[in-house]
Amino acid sequence: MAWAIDSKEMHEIELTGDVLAAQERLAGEVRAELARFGVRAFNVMGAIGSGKTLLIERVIERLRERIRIGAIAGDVAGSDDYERFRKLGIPAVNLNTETECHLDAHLVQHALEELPLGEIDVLFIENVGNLVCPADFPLGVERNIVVISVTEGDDMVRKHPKIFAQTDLVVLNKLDLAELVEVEPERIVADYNRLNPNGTIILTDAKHGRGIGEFIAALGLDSR
Ligand SMILES: Nc1nc2c(ncn2[C@@H]2O[C@H](COP(=O)(O)OP(=O)(O)OP(=O)(O)O)[C@@H](O)[C@H]2O)c(=O)[nH]1
Ligand SMILES: [Mg+2]
Ligand SMILES: [Zn+2]
Ligand SMILES: [Zn+2]
Repeated sequence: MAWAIDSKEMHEIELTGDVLAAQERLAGEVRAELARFGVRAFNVMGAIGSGKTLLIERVIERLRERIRIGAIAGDVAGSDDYERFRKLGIPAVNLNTETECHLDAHLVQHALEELPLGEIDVLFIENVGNLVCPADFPLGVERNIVVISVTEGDDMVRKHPKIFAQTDLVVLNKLDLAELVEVEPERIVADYNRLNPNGTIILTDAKHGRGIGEFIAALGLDSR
């Protein structure tokens, strides 16, 4: 079964036994590799165009003087997000999934080979924009995050219960557009709190830099 394709080469990996168990094993290998270098990694999932890259860019802008940040840009094709990260002067890797709509731990292993892990404290892994299958692929990170925005409508949590139920940090972005699109952020917050009472949902307007401090604090990164 071909399930892992990276940008440089196509290769097939034989998965024996339970596929999920195999994914967990690979995620464990990623976790161990990150631990070896003391890298704290975050898997940023979320809807297409919800503001994942801009949110990460805002965090980088605030923290790069004090924290060495790296990024993996996961996209089906192209290098747009990768180039945005590189513009901020941080080490980054472009990870094109081509036929897949999610990252998996094996792809992340290849990306890690390209990064100077000894020079990175915090690694943002931007997943492919999608609220469905990224939820099924553990990456071996410290924390999973889901980013949605008001412009996708007020029903995102109700339509994608799995990913929100299993993710305890959610960002609701584009607060500046809420009135324009006639979406009440409170409804989305209420849906999430009902589904995941122990989770945290943070409201941001990444465009104008609002809520970024709260997001940084929720990640457990210094936000002075
Ligand atoms: N008004 C407004 N626009 C935003 C905000 N956050 C992001 N955008 C804009 O929304 C568009 C998509 O933002 P990105 O950061 O590229 O979104 P993304 O989730 O990384 O998109 P993909 O990687 O393609 O899934 C860009 O034009 C951003 O400038 C926000 O809080 N308010
Ligand atoms: Mg992006
Ligand atoms: Zn997928
Ligand atoms: Zn490989």
